[in-house]
Amino acid sequence: VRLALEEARAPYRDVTRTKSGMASMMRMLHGVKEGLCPFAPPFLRHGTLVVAQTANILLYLAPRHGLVPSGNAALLAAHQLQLTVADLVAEVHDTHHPVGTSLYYEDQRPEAKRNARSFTKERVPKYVGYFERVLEHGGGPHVFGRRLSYVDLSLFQVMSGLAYAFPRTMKRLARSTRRLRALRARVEERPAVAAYLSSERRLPFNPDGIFRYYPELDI
Ligand SMILES: N[C@@H](CCC(=O)N[C@@H](CS)C(=O)NCC(=O)O)C(=O)O
Repeated sequence: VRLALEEARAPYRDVTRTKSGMASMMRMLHGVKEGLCPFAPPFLRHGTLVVAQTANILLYLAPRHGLVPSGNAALLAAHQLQLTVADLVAEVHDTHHPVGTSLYYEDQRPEAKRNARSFTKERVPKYVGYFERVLEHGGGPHVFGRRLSYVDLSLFQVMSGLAYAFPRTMKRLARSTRRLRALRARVEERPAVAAYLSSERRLPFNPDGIFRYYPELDI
């Protein structure tokens, strides 16, 4: 979501990184306001509208900022790909939390290792193979050909996260991820994205995030 806002140079406030931000986020979650409240962050407030779920927020933002080609077919295709990215992200989460999201990693280490084995051996190759085919089909260098879309930004984020969390696995898959790696490099060089990545607005990957580096899970 931040990448889309930054690429569009849209002014936004990252509320939880302000002083009373966490408290105001919690108030939103617990429904003190009228209307539908989100289950979890991230959510976007634009005027009186509140939109939650990453894929849904991007679906809202993209047409407003020229981050998806026009027409229903492209809108649905982009959303479909973003939901597939969300599926992959959920599987990344499950590598370190296969038994329970509310349990500590330390309390599910054997299961995590078991899960990570099949994730690195079968699931990552299957997902990256799919996205490589999508890029090939679009004619490159982006998902929708010459023009960048928000799906490219999401693939950049996922490839960066996978390289951080599973460096050995991604090195092993280098030859079968040529298009994705080229896309990642291309996105990284976009002026607005580069400025964001080198700013404090960018949260570094860290041991509390979805993408975590546990060497024992990078099998
Ligand atoms: N599918 C959601 C996932 C949202 C999510 O997992 N949010 C985390 C923080 S990054 C959370 O606070 N979850 C609370 C919970 O699951 O109880 C999305 O893509 O936005």
